[in-house]
Amino acid sequence: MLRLITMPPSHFSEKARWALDRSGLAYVEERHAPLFHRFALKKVGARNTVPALVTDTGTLSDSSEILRYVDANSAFKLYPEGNLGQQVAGFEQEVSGKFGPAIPRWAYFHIIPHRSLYVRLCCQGAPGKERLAFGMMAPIIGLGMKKGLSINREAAERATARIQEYVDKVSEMLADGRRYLFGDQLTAADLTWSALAAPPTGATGFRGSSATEAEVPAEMRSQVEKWRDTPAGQFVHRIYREHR
Ligand SMILES: N[C@@H](CCC(=O)N[C@@H](CS)C(=O)NCC(=O)O)C(=O)O
Repeated sequence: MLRLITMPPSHFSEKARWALDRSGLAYVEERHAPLFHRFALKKVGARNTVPALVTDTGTLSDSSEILRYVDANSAFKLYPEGNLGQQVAGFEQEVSGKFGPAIPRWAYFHIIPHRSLYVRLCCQGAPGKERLAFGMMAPIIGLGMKKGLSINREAAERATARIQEYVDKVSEMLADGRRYLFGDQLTAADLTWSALAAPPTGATGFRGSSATEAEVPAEMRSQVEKWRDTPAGQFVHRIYREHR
């Protein structure tokens, strides 16, 4: 049985989970609270970030590798042949490398000061012992995360600008009325954009931990509403409705 190691709020974990859910491959998800994810990853020989997928033939430590695994081992095909496939993979790498890391910098800046929300989002679905320990150590872990991810007002503003840049870029791609980012069916590009952009566009089908609209701090909520109402945001909501 495949084992998917994740963290509750992680959008990269959602990307892998979405592909596995659609593939029909049998797997179990093991969610770990931040900090504790490091021990779980170490145990299975993965690198430092979630998601990781433990397979019969080894551990995959990157969401793109997990999508390739799904493509190769199931009927759920995410990478077209030839030039289109190269464009899809290029877009996936760009969005994962440049847009993906902006999301936690933006989100944690707004969420960490709201302790009970922060604890719930980090711990939903994690083992009881981790939830207990995280709850007790939340202020220290929060400081560690702020330091580790360089979370401060300035970095959050840079992350916000980066999110805006990609929302604009994807909206421009969609301006010609296309239904998918590349070609005429769902690919790794659509799935990657939609999973990674789910938190800042408020996609309700996101299967990681998420907050209700009322719980989201005001400044963050108005940003989410603005991004949700763009063509790129509406695209995320449609792809979730039709393909998640
Ligand atoms: N390139 C990696 C990036 C994964 C990533 O950044 N994961 C974040 C969670 S969304 C993480 O594990 N952060 C915790 C850490 O760095 O310790 C992938 O695509 O899987």
